[in-house]
Amino acid sequence: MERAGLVEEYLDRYLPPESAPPATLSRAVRYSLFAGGKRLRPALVLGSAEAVGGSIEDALPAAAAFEMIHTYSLIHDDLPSMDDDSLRRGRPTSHVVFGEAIAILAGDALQSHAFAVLADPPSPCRVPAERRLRAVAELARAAGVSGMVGGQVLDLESEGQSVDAAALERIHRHKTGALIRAAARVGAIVGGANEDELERLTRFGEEAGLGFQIVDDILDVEGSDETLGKSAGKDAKAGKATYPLVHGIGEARKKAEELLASALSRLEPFGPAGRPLALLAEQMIRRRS
Ligand code: GRG
Repeated sequence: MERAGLVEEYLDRYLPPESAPPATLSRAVRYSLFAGGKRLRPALVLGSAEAVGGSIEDALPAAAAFEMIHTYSLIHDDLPSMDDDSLRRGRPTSHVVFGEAIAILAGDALQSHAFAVLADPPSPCRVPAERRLRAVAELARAAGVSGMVGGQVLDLESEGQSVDAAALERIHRHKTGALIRAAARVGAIVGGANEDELERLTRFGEEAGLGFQIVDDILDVEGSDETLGKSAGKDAKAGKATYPLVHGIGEARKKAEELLASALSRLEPFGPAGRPLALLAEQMIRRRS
């Protein structure tokens, strides 16, 4: 089976079924998770594991955990108290369909489930407990105060403020970059990387992550609701600092390409085993949606 199919199957098998009580919560969790996301973070986990000679099957719990954390962040980011958005992954957002309380709780449930699956996968797991523990700590740090949640606070506080280039990069590296960097690292850890390999994949993840967010900023200016499956033009409306705003669109495109080139160079020592990650980085940075 294709790796994307393996992730879908894993998520489907190990999430509570729609009918599991409380059914509203189970439905809300599945509604957002199976709404056609690009699954980039799971692909990074699997690609990194493969690059260091690990098995894709053994990396599936970690891949699924990253998608759960990512989906929780999207649900919460769309809430009225945050970005107040009504469209995500081409569908009405969770709070529009299920109400705000269930949307908050669906995000919370996804976050807890992510750590349960990562620490103690339901299917037989050959990843040593020591590596799993390290992966739990990596994901927790990347998702929390010093990563995504901290970045979201920096982002909210910067709305309507003048933000310089350094502050903008700090927001991007925390809000989006931390989870992408951690996906590359956790794949490597689970796959049994040595320190040199882990370091290379960390740099790869940092560059691909920043490039991805710069492209996201560009698409917010150039894309449409239909192509993006979410509301376009939101950053400018919310008075958010973005790469095109701070640096200009030409410079933003140039920076994204430079980051891609650097990320690809990190993969050279891995040879053909690094090819899936290289293709993924190109997809992340040359995407149109
Ligand atoms: C609310 C705790 C909390 C955190 C929010 C990551 C984040 C922080 C919010 C998501 C909103 C957003 C637009 C962030 C920028 C990162 C980004 C481009 C997210 C969308 O990721 P994709 O394109 O989405 O991988 P799909 O739907 O394809 O999975």
